[in-house]
Amino acid sequence: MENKVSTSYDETQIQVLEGLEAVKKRPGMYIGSTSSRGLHHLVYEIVDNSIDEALAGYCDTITVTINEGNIITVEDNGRGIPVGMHPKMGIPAVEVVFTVLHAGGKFGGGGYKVSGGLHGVGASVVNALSKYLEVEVSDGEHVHFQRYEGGKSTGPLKIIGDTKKTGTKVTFLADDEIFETLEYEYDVLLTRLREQAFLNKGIRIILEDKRGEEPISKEFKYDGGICSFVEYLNRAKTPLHPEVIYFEAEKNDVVLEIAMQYNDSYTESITSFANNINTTEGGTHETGFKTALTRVLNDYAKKHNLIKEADKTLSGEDAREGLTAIISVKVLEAQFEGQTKTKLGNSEVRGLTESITAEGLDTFLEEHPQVGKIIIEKALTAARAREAARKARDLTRRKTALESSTLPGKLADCSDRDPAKTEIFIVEGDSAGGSAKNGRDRAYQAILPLWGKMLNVEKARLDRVYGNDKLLPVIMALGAGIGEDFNVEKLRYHKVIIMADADVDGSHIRTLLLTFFFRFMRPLIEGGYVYLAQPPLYKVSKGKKEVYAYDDDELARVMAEFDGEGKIQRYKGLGEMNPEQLWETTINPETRKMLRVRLEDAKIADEIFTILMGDAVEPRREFIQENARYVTNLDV
Ligand code: TTJ
Repeated sequence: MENKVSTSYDETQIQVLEGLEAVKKRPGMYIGSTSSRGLHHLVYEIVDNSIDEALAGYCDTITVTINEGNIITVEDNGRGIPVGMHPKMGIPAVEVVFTVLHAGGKFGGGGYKVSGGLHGVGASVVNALSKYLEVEVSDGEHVHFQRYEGGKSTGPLKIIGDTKKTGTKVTFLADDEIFETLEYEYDVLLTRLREQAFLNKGIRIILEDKRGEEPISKEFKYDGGICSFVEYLNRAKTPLHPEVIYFEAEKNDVVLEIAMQYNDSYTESITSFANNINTTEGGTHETGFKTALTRVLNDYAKKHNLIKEADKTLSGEDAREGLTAIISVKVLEAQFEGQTKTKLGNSEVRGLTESITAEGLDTFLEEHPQVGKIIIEKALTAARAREAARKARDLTRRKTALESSTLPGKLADCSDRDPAKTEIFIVEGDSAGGSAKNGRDRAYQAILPLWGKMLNVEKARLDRVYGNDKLLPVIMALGAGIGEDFNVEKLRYHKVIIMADADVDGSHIRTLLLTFFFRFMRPLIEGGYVYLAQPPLYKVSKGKKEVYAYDDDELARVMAEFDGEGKIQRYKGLGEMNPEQLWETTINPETRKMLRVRLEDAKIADEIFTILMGDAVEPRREFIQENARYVTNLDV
C-alpha cells in the first residue's frame, strides 16, 4: 500500500513559504519586537527546546555560545530531533521543526511541553528571522546536517559523519535587515540562563562568549532549584532564619513549587513563573499565595498569642515585608493575559496555590516555632511602622494644604503647566545645575539640582524618606506623592529626566534615584515617565567643525571621518559644558539622546543598590570585582 501522505511535497513547500513570509512581514507578532529584546528572544526560543528535552529526562547539559560576529550556537546532549520522514509532510521531521510555523514539541513522545519563550512560537520563527541557520543532529550513529537561508533549506538533510553521541546543535545568525541590532548582551543572556538553571534543577547550562580577545564562560547547575534561587536573591541581605522554607505539590497535572525566606530589609520580592516564564504581571498563582500567607500568619499569631494588642491584624503588606519568594507553577495549558502577556489567568491555579501554601506554611511554622516567632515579630514591626508613616503622611498633607502647592526652593520651574508637554531634569551637582538652568527652554523644561550625599534608601522606611532633605524636593517637585499615596495623575511633568555624569559618582546617583523611584514611586517607572539623559563623552574638532561623540564606537567613526586629524576633548563632567553646549548635546529634544528606563532597568538598579549599600560584605566585594571593567571604563 502507498503510504498515507495527505499533503504533496509541493503543497507543503507552499505552506512553508507562506508561513515564513508572514513571520518576516510581521516579526513583532511572533517575537514581540525587533529591538534588542526580540533579538535575545531568538536565543530563548532555541534554548527552550533543549530545556524541554532535559525536563523529559533525556538531556543534562546545554551549551550556549555567542560566537564572533554575534552568531549563536545552542547545543544539547538529548536524543536529537527526529530525522525520519514526517508522515504527513513528507519531509524529515527536523525540517518540519525549522520550516513549518507552529510545529515542534510532540514527536511521538509522551510528556508535555512546559517551557517555551515568552511567545512560545518555536524554532521555525527563529529560522525565518535568521540570515542563515544550520542544524546538526547526532542520533548515536550519524551526524545529520541541514542548512537554511532566510528560512528556506539550501539542500536536503544529509549525513556528514559518524558519531556515537546523541544531541542537537543549532547555529544561527539573526537577520540584520530585520533586527535593529545584532549585538547580544552577555549579561542579559547570563541572567536569563541562570534563572532557567534555578527553575529547572540539576540541568547544567553553560554560556560562552567568544567575541572578545579572551573568551568568557560561565556554568550554572543548581541541585537546590528555586531554594538556591531564593538564597541567591538574598545573598546580599541578612536572612531572618537560616533555612529556606520550601513546599511542592502536584495535582491534576499542575506542578507547584514555592520557596521563601525573610530578610531584615523592608522590600518585598515575590517573583513568579508559569511554565518557566517570568509572570511579571502576577496572576492566579501569586494571588493564591498572598491570600494564604496573610491568613496563615494572622491565624498562627492569634493561636500562639503573639499579638499583644487586641483586635490588631496583619495586612498583606505587613506579612510580605522583607520576604523573598519564588513561585513556580507548571500547567498543561497556561493562559497568559495582561498587557505584556505575563499574567497567569488559569483560575484553577488560585485555589491550588492557596491550599498548598496554607498547608505547607502552617506545618512549617508549627514545626519551627522559633522561626514562626521571628516572622510574626517582623510583620508586627512592619505594621507599627506603617502606622507611624500614616501619621507622618497626614501631617505633611495638612502642611502642604496650608502652604498650598509648595515647591522646593532649588527648583527652576518651567512656565507651561501642562504635564504632557513639560519635562524636569534632575541634575547632579550645583555647577551642572547652573549650566542646565541657563541652557534649557524655560517654557517647558524645569531643572532641579541635587547635591551632596543622598539618603541610603535601603535602610530607610517610608517615614524617614519623608524627612529627607534630598529626596523631599524630588517628591515635592513631581507633586504626585509617594508610596501607597502615589498618584501618577498628579504628576507635574511627564518626562522625568535624570542627568548625571558618566563617572562613578554619576552612576551612584542614577542607581540611587532609580532605586528610590522603583521602591516608592513604581508607577512612575511602569508608566515609562523616567529617562536617563545621555551627555556626550567627547568633543572632536577639526578647524571650525565640531562633532560630539556619545561613546567610544562613535568616537572612532568621527575620527575616521576626520581622517584621524580631529582634536579630542574628553568631557569629565556635565559641569565642563557651557549652557549652549549642554543645550545642544543633552537638553534639546531635536538633538539629544535619551534612554527610557524600563522596569527591568530599575529592578537591576535596585539589586545593585542592595549589593552596594547592604550589610553583607562578600557580595559587594564580588560585585565590584565582577564589574571592575565597567568601573575602570567609567573612571578614566
Ligand atoms: C522529541 O521526541 C523524540 C526524541 O527527540 C525529542 C526532541 O526533539 N528533542 C530535542 C529537540 N532535543 N533537543 C532539541 C532541540 C535542540 C535545539 C538546540 C533546537 C531545537 C529546535 C530542538
